[in-house]
Amino acid sequence: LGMIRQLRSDFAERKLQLWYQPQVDLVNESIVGMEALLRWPAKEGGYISPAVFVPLAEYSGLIIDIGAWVLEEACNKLRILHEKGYSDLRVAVNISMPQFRDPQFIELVKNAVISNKVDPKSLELEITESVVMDEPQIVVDSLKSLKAFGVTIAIDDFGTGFSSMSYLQKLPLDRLKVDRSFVNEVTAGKSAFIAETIVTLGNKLGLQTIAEGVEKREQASYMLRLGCDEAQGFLYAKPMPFEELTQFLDSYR
Ligand code: G
Ligand code: G
Ligand code: NA
Ligand code: MN
Repeated sequence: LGMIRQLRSDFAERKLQLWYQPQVDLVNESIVGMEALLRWPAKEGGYISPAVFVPLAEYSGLIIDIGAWVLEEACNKLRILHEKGYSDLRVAVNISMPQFRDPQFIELVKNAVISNKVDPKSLELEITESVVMDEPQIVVDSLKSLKAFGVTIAIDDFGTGFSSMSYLQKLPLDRLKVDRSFVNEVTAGKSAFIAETIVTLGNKLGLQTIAEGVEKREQASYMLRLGCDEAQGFLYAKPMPFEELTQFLDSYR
């Protein structure tokens, strides 16, 4: 409970940060976008992992307000990048289940896009398979409505959730993110077959695919050979604050 209280007051004092990890086209390694990732500075220095505090934010309901801020902040920074001339970049934002239950959610996404004057297709919503399984109808309806508005939709950590795969038919998806556990060992053993199957499935369904957690050049070339479109990982760049991202983009090739 102490941690939730601390999170609430730090969020109210605008201490949460949004960092960005670049995503590249596997064919020419040009930067196509970035994933927005929350960072919570710890009093002792360093950061508390979102893997720790996002579940607390979900449990406490704080994720509604934090998630709204993330959407607004990501679109605002995307607008700044577009004005700097990076006009084709997109930004991906992670969405939690409780956000779909918020009656304001659809309006809030639209407002973030409209008020920051970004093209809806340059905003991508990332959802996990667990979100899809939890409460399908509200998610299906919300995503259909947001897809009609023009935003794009990605399934995060694909292959790790409890999945019936029937949602691949029901949801208006644009992209599968191949979980980094498969990408990490893609040059050896079963992971390679799983990664290949996910990429093939994506291709056959007309979806884009992106490899997560690419750390080694061999992983990138293997995923490219499988027909994967894009990649994200430490090989290219770690998540970084916005100021660093602009410098990174300016110096990238
Ligand atoms: O950045 P890192 O890899 O430590 O993130 C760990 C987890 O936290 C990831 O699974 C990511 O999806 C989640 N996460 C990071 N930022 C956000 C966010 O803004 N909203 C939600 N719902 N989850 C996030
Ligand atoms: O769960 P999700 O896929 O949203 O989480 C993204 C997380 O993966 C981020 O917290 C980021 O720090 C982490 N990440 C990104 N690239 C790499 C990588 O190349 N290797 C590892 N181990 N983690 C990564
Ligand atoms: Na994600
Ligand atoms: Mn992921």
